[in-house]
Parts: sequence; structure tokens; C-alpha cells
Amino acid sequence: MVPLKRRKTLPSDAGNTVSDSSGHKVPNKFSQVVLFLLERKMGASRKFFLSQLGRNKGFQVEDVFSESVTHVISENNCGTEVRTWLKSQGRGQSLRVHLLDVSWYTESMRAGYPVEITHRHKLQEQQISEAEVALFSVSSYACQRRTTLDNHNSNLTDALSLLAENAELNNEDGRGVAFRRAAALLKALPTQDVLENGVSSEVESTKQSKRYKALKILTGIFGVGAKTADRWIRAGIYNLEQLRHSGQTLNRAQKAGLEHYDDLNEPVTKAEADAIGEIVQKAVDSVLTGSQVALSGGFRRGKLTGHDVDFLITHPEEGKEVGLMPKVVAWLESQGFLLYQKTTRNSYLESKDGPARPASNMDRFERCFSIFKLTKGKEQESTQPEEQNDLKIKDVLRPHMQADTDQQLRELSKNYQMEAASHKIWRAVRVDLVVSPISQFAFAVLGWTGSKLFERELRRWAGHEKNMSLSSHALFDNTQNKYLRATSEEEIFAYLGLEYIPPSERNA
Ligand code: 8GT
Ligand code: MN
Repeated sequence: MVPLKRRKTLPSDAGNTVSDSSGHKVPNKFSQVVLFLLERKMGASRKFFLSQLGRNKGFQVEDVFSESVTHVISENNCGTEVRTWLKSQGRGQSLRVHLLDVSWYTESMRAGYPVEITHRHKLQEQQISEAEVALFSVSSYACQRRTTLDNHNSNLTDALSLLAENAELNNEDGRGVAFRRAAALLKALPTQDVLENGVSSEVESTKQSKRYKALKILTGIFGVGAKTADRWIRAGIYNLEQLRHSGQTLNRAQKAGLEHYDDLNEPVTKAEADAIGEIVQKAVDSVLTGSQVALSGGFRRGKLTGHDVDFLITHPEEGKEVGLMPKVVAWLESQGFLLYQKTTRNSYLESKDGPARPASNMDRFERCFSIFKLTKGKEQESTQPEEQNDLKIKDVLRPHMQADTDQQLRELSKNYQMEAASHKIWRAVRVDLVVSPISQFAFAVLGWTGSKLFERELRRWAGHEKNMSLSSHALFDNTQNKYLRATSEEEIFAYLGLEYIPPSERNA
């Protein structure tokens, strides 16, 4: 029972009054207008301040979004972002709600009444790419979408990528691709507010699992895949120390991988990629004038770091590129730039192999997997790595020359290794070199730029939607039964009936 005194002060019609900042009821002057300010990007304190300002001016401003809201005001959001948010509130279909920029609100406050809504007050759709909008209804292929490095859902994509990685590490490729696709889709979407604070127990337990940790460490060795790592884990090997003392036979790649483990697990920077690019250019110039070097892989997509550096090499005159790789490798080796290299020969012949290329994404270019010895610091670039290093090792060793006991010797050796690492003036970097004839170069560039999922989706699109076979060598039209020639990536997208997506938007 409400006391009489207070009952008297209660408004007769709650819908026609609003509360001002001190909680007093004032009449709602504009009963057709129910405002709601979106906190997203505006922030809680600004939302509170602006809401109170509105109420003081006699506007009805709701703290909580509800069915009665007629105007949603937001700041620094575009139409799609607000619409996504509305959908999450169960108001996705509603056409009655005005989606307005904060400028309409402040102008109305100044005027003292709701000003006329003009075009510039309405949230613009152009701010976001059309592909993003299309996503909600149509495109299921990552190669139809623009995916920049600006990921708004990293909390979700990190979790999905971890599950994908775990599946791949356990040879469950189908599961792996499913998780990768899901992650890629979220990368192209605006923030998924609703899901922001969720925790997946599967993600958490995977992260903690001893097997997952061991798989991560062991496959982190260059030359070690999921199968080898699994064999070692079953033999009780969980880390590098155990591997070193296990007596397992390592192949040449794995030995190099173990030796340079720390360097190879440290991300390569763009500056390092560029420095290596200069060295590779110097190498090809020295062995065949006119050869061209193109940076591909993640760095071409604008990534600032990578796990390796990928280069494509070609020559404008078809056929000149034959035999180029061994010469380039020999030059690099003679200059002391290679810590490891393994070259595979080109085995692709259009006439012989035809379009029925293997299902795997391994192609058959002349290819060199290598580990570069890169001098740290750009200014030392021109000096050969070998000479500088000898000099440094002597400096590091000198203070440690007198050791009496085993214990001291062990200490010294440990100190030496630590000091050597900190003084080391070079680092190991994984570099992939690929030689392509000029007639296949556009396909090679497209195929080696990535991302891996983008490539997979391009091939899936080509096969399922266009009855074509795409590889890093060629595009074959199965309907017309002929190869489609291209000298640029744009032409290939056009053949595939896809809008051209530049490398920076292939980060699916
Ligand atoms: P990163 O920064 O981790 O190095 O990322 P990335 O540069 O995107 O990945 P990557 O593993 O270095 O691969 C670069 C591109 O080469 C990817 O698009 C990948 O699909 C492609 N690629 C291989 N191996 C092969 C292959 O044998 N043939 C072709 N055509 N492409 C390949 O990784
Ligand atoms: Mn790469």
C-alpha cells in the first residue's frame, strides 16, 4: 500500500513524463520520440552524461533498450554495426527504429526539440564494405569476402584457431578446416558483442593438455610434422631437452630446425623480410640478368610479421628460368647466406599432367626450402655473416678461458651460451624460394600470396561454382575443356566471376 502523500505525487500517466537528473518528473514534451543511446564506442560515462542532458531538456531517454524505443543514437558506429547490435537485441527486423548519429542528438539538444532528420544524420552504410553486408545473407566462400588484418573478433577467432590447430596436430583435417572456416567468417564480421565474454571449456582444457603443449613444442621444430611429433610423444618425448637426449634419429632438416629452434620461432619482421629480399635480388641479378623477384605470402598481404619469408622468382623471357634455382642457391651458399637448403625440382608439365593436379596444395614448381643466416641490423647488410661472427665468438670466449672443475666448466658453458646468444649478430630465418616460368607467374603469385584458407576457398569456388580447376600453375575450364591464360591476378578473378580482392583483404 502506497502512502497517500506519495501517491499524490505519482504521475497520472507515466508515459508522458520523464525523470530529470535529480529524479524529478518532468513532462515528456515529445511523446512520439523515445530515445536510446548506444554505449558501444560511446562509453558509459558519455552515455550517462548525454542521457541526462536529454532528460533535462524534456526528452524521453531510456537507459535500457526496449520495444518502445524509436530512435537509436550512436557514435562512431556504422549502420551495419548498429543493425547487428539490434539483431542481438531481437530487433533485427524492425524498420521503425531510426538509426542516427550523435550529431542529430546534440543538434536536437541545442534546438530544444527533435530536429528534422536529414541524410547526414542517418548512419551510413558506405563506411563498411559491401562484402560485409553480403555476408549476412549470401557469401559462404572466403574468397568472396574482404578480410583485412583488422580483426574485431579475436577472442572468438583465437579460440577457434586453437581448436583448428589442435585438430590439425592430431591429423583430423576435416575438423581443422571446419574450425578455420568458422574463424575466417568471424574475422570478416563486425564485433560479436553477445559472445564477448564466453568461455569454452574445450578451448581451456585443450590449452592445458600435456599432449597439446608437446605437439606445439615439437611441431615448432622445422621439419617436424604432426605424425613425427605424435610418434615422439608416444615414446615419452614432450620437450626439446628430452628429444636431444632421446637418441632419436633426426633428418637434416630436423637437425637444423632443432639447432635454430629459438630463432625460427621468433617472428620475422617486415624489415628482415625486405633485407632478405635485397639479398635474393642480388643473387638472381648475379646469376641471370633481368630476373625478377616478388615477395609473396603473408608479407604481401600486409602482415607486419611472419613465420617465414616467401619469394617468387621469374624471368620475362619464357624458358630462361630453367636451371635458375641451383645457380641462385649456389651463389647464396658461396656468400655464406645459407644455414640449410633443400631444393626440389619442377615436375609440372601442362601437356603431361593436365588439369587433374593432385588434391593437395603442394605444387610442383622448382622450390627451395631454406634457412637464411641474416645479419642483425640493416647497416651490416653488406658484410658477410661468417667474418663478423668469428670475431664476436672470440670476444665472448676470452673471459671464460680458465676453468678448474667440472662444475665451473658447466657454469662457464652455460654463461657462454647465454652470452653468445645475446651477442649473436645474426639470426636464422626460414625462407622459401619458388621459380616460376613467366607464363604461369600470375597463377603462382595468386597461389602463393595466401592466406591458406583464402586459397582453399578459391579452389573450392572454382570447382563447385565454375567447373574450373585452379592451381598455382594454371586455370582449366572443364566445360570448355581448355586452359585460360592470364598475365595478372585481376584476370584470374575475372575468369572466376569474382570481384577482385586485393592481397591486403585476403587475410581470411
Ligand atoms: P606466415 O606469415 O606464417 O608465413 O603466413 P603465410 O605467408 O600466409 O603462410 P605460408 O605458410 O608461408 O604460405 C604462403 C602461401 O603459400 C600460402 O598461401 C600457402 O597456401 C602457399 N603454399 C604453401 N605451400 C605451397 C605449395 O606447395 N604450393 C602452393 N601453390 N602454395 C603453397 O605453403
Ligand atoms: Mn610465409
